[in-house]
Amino acid sequence: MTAGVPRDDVAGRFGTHCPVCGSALGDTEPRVDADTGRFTQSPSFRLEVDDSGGQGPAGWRVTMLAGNYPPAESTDPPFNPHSVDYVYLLCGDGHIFPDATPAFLGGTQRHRDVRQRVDDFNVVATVGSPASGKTYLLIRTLHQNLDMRGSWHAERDPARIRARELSPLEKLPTRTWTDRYDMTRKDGTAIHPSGTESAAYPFGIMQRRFPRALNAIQAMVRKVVLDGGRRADNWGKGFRQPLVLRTDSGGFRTWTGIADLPGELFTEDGVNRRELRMLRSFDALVWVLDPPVAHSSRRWMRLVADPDLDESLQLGGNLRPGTVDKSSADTVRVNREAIQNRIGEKITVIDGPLADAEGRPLQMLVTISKCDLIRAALRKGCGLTGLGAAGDVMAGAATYLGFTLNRWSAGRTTPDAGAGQLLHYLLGARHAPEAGRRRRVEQIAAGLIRHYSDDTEFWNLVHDGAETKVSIPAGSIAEHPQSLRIPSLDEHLDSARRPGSDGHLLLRDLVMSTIGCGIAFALGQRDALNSMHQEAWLTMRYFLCSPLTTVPVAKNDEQLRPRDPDDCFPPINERAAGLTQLLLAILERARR
Ligand SMILES: Nc1nc2c(ncn2[C@@H]2O[C@H](COP(=O)(O)OP(=O)(O)OP(=O)(O)O)[C@@H](O)[C@H]2O)c(=O)[nH]1
Ligand SMILES: [Mg+2]
Ligand SMILES: [Zn+2]
Repeated sequence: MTAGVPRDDVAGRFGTHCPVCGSALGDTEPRVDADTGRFTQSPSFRLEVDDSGGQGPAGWRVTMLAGNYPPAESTDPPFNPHSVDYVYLLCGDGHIFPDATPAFLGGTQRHRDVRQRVDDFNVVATVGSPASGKTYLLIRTLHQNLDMRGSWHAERDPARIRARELSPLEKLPTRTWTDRYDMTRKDGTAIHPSGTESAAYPFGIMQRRFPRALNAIQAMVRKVVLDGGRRADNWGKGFRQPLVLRTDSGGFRTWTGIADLPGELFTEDGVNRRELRMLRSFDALVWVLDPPVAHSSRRWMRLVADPDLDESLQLGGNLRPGTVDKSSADTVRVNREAIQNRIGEKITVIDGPLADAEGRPLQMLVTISKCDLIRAALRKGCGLTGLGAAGDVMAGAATYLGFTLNRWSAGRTTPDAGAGQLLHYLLGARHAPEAGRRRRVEQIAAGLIRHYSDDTEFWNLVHDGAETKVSIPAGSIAEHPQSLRIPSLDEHLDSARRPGSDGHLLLRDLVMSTIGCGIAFALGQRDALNSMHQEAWLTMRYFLCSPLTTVPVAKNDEQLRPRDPDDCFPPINERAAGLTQLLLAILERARR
């Protein structure tokens, strides 16, 4: 074995199965086929990299973690087992995990144990129709900083959630998207559809970084696995390598992987069914809803349009440059809306792609993307209720409050002080009639909708994240006037990044979800969301996001620019309330 990396119990550190695709992980031997003596599945591999400080090409060695086969190693440059910088564990289908990172330690630290471990896996995927903004959303969300800004007065909490450094190969998929985002900022070049990105699969990553090691792995698979030729050709192409975030929370290490799935997976003849099936075992789904394709948005999108600018370019800015012109706009929207609706319908179907009959607990993080458009509509005096058919927004907001009230009454969520106060008010006296409770739910829903119909206040919720007071008058004898103090994003962060905060309901989230559910109803998802709310195994939450923060228009078939010439697209890590709240929700399992 390599110096500094003693042979050990890999299964104890990582488990025996890949959390992403279910293939073998670590040194558990796959089953052997009695007739041929070959493995029925591809075993896991270890990849050791001698990076020589990142100068010049790296030396490598791959070892199959089953059977007794000699490892393969690079000859040019020759592999040096005494200067290994990174050790990776690859699952049977190539997903990359950090086994050891000697490169992160030097000097007097050199002899410390560099083996990594994962106490828990947290697997997340984004779903949504093509060009709904999943990639922009994800890349901006992953770059939100979980530290507080004006934090000199905040309690230092060494056990708070913190990100761990990733090793180079783990970082690669995120790097690819980060570079693309920076291109959008530099010259407007829009990010391509995720389905066209070959580097998104382990195969593509290995081909780019270690093509010879990839060949060596394929050669071994060909030799030792049943149906080896086909298995070798398909190795690393089954399920995308997720974008990874590794965190510590009070010594508890979580590996969070987010699969950025392309919208085309959800078309009728979804290209990669196997990838879709795996979604069932995931912990959270980010379902991205795209406002401009919803049927109901036609009217208010016309309000938002700038009469002095070419219509096709405006559509292209919001729907992806080069994919729509004036004549095809209807077709594109109708097709994408159909996919959006199909996803909604499929989520609760038993034995569908997302729900198995068991009903494993799943967090549904419904995210309204492109909220800059909604802000623009509010500026034109549209009001939140104007986003959908009559009654939609109100029904959605009340639905969210009602279901949250039920969850809380059943003891299934712990609210913070502000949320607790609101829920107590909604519940009323112990023997309060059901009708009075409904009145109060409607009072609060209507009050919040009215407050957030103001474009500045809406943007404060979505983006700026400052503290706000919401005053809600009483309309009947069952009601009392209410004054809510919605905490700032900093205050929200302070509560949410403490260990043990998972499962807590914070007022800022409750308010964003209430408004978000209202808008999601307006975007045509009323039926789908109503049935999701009925499912006890789904935890529903809603987020309002605008990764680009300003309305874009297309310059041509490939490039975007902010419609307002005084604006620019934000730096990748610019803080936004909705994105940070989404990140905290994605990391729910890690915040224990
Ligand atoms: N108004 C507005 N438009 C956005 C925003 N983010 C993305 N868009 C538009 O949506 C298009 C698609 O964004 P992507 O993130 O690539 O979409 P996707 O969902 O990853 O698409 P696929 O990978 O094809 O499934 C962009 O080219 C922009 O035109 C935003 O914050 N506001
Ligand atoms: Mg994408
Ligand atoms: Zn895997």
